Amino acid sequence: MTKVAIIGSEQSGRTALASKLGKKGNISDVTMYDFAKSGTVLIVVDATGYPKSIKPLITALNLTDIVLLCIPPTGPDTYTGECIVALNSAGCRHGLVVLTKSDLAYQGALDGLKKRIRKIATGTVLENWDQIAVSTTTFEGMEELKTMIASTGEKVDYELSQLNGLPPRVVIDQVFNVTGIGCVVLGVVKQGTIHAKDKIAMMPVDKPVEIRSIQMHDVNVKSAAAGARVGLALKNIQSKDVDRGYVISNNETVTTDFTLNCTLSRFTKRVFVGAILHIFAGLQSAPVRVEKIITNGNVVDYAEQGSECVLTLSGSKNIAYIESDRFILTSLDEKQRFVGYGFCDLGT
Ligand SMILES: Nc1nc2c(ncn2[C@@H]2O[C@H](COP(=O)(O)OP(=O)(O)OP(=O)(O)O)[C@@H](O)[C@H]2O)c(=O)[nH]1
Ligand SMILES: [Mg+2]
Repeated sequence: MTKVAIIGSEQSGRTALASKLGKKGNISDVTMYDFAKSGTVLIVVDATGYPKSIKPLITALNLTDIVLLCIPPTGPDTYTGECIVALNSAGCRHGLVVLTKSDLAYQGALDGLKKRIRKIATGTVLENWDQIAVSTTTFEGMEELKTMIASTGEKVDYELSQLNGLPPRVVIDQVFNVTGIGCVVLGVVKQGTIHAKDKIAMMPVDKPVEIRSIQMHDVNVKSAAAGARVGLALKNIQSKDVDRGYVISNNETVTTDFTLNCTLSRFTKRVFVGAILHIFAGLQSAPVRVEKIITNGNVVDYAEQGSECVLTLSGSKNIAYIESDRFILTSLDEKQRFVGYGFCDLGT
């Protein structure tokens, strides 16, 4: 199962590309497309609601393992820049730069664009991503793109297989009530392996649940490993008690306040004590206030862009997380909304 996010600026050809890679399925502020043939399953998430909101972008990145960053012949713009900062903040390692609508550009212009993007990507997670020109009208590059996705998928599958032995965690992105079955959730197994009849907890609300049954791509299965997109029928909980972003897991830490070891983006503004940020942990998000900043062991009033600092943040919404979770820091009032990322030191 290969899961791909399609991101980029407005009118960058994202939806056209998604629709050529799979069949349209579920729609919320992201749109899912899927494709299944002889054992291979491709799931494509179009971050439809971006750039209006950054939530769909973060959702798409969390539900997938490979990113396609779409850049049209008009070249990178402010939102392309924001997407790159987002990819850095989210630590997305696998992806491709897709030069869309290639039928509208001359070869010379495409070569120039490729060089420009290489320059912009220097020092970011995109630095070593391949670039490929595609057109959804002439189909130029489409087969090559699929081959590149498949070979990246193999690397990802190997990495995910290393996570199968960890304690199970499923991040939920959709919840509904099915008559006669009850609460059904859709999500992704982020680590570990889940089995039908597993007794586990719904976090951060800390309610015991039982996995009644597991479906993968509409087929009932007994278990699902890291990386699987699953549908789960749950016992002991009602759909109204589950929200997007909830995590099915034992061993979560749940708090409203956080102390994070942070790395701020070079492309953000200074962060001051008293500022209101929006943090994301997986698909959960919450507004928080910056209470204290420490840089190089000193308590300071603000942290510079590009710096490392320890931020003490206070909020009012419970968030479930584990030590390896990366918190994404954003500031919704700024033009470039991604501030940086941080990890919680749980002292273990
Ligand atoms: N010539 C040509 N036009 C394309 C191609 N791909 C997309 N387009 C056109 O470009 C426009 C934008 O394409 P979309 O796929 O809707 O782009 P998007 O990024 O999803 O756009 P928004 O979601 O509206 O921001 C549409 O008019 C498409 O028909 C292509 O490969 N070649
Ligand atoms: Mg679109």
